[in-house]
Amino acid sequence: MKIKSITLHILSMPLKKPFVTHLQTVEKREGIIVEVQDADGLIGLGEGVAFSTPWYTEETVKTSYHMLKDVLIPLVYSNPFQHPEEIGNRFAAVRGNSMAKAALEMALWDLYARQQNVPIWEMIGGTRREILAGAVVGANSLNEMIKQAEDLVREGYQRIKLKISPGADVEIVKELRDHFPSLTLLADANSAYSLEDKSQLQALDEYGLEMIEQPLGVDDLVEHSLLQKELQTPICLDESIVTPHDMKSAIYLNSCGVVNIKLGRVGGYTSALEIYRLCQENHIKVWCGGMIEFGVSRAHNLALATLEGFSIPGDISSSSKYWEEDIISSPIVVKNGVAERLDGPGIGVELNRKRLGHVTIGKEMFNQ
Ligand code: OSB
Ligand code: MG
Repeated sequence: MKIKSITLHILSMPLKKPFVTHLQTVEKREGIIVEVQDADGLIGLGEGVAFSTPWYTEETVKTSYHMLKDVLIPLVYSNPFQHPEEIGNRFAAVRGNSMAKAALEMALWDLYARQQNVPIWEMIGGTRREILAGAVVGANSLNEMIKQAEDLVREGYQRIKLKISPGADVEIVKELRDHFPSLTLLADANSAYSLEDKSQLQALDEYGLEMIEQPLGVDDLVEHSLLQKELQTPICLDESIVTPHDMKSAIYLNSCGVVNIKLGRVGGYTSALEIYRLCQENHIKVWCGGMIEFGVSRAHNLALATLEGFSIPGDISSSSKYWEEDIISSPIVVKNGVAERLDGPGIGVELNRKRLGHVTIGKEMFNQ
């Protein structure tokens, strides 16, 4: 693949309403759009999904920028390559920094697919035309959570994920279950609990949650395995699964029944496809996670979630859930819990340059 230039755009956009978790309230989203261009003028797009501060994982917008500029872009330029998977493997020489790696690697997958004039979903072997999509509720009060869930159900979402933490859990799940007896509900704790809270977590078993996401430590697999033995609700791992090796360990230990795969968290397609394969072989269910991201990353998520095994609705919501106006040519739309596959080459959407310009706070281009 011949790369002529790589451009990093740093963006900042306010959310329509604050997104609340026990760790952080997100009111404004910063992110990085990676634009790679070849000699023919074809463009590939990626998105860095690290937040401004390290509340979800250790990366931030600034560490991602540093990694991209000083380490990863020079690595791409250092030697020729034929396929983006080689870059996925080349980046393994750099410790950690998955979100920075993913931002550039997914842009190269997009460019590669556009060079072949095929959609990414087709290149990775996807089959689903309708992508199963759900939405997330994170707010400060029970009333606000009920209101948000009601709005989302009215919009047609058929699966709702609730953010929970100690003291803001059983009551919330019970109320929501009473309000929506047959709705698919799950809870995401973002690592808010410890093993000593076991009885609090067991108290959730009676509400028929589809799963509980990441109840324990961000880098833990052993305690999740112990907890799963005493919990009826399946555990879904998010933060704990960063590499295919983590996935293998979780399988050996029976730490979970489900995994949410995020391209950013796991370092891009090369790693995500390997984690997916391990899950398929070992009967672990998968779905596509979200990062309150812009349309470029959402379009990549849609491509990934066309794989047959993505049989559970993911955190894939319409652009309009978080943004007044997204940065892509046509917004992501979810109707009745389904997003249509994007059938153009690559990720199937282009940048909306006018909107991008309005929200850009920094830009730098690196030539081969
Ligand atoms: O834990 O899945 C998570 C958002 C930011 C960081 C981590 C998580 C989330 C979400 C929201 O749950 C997903 C979305 O709607 O994009
Ligand atoms: Mg999560």
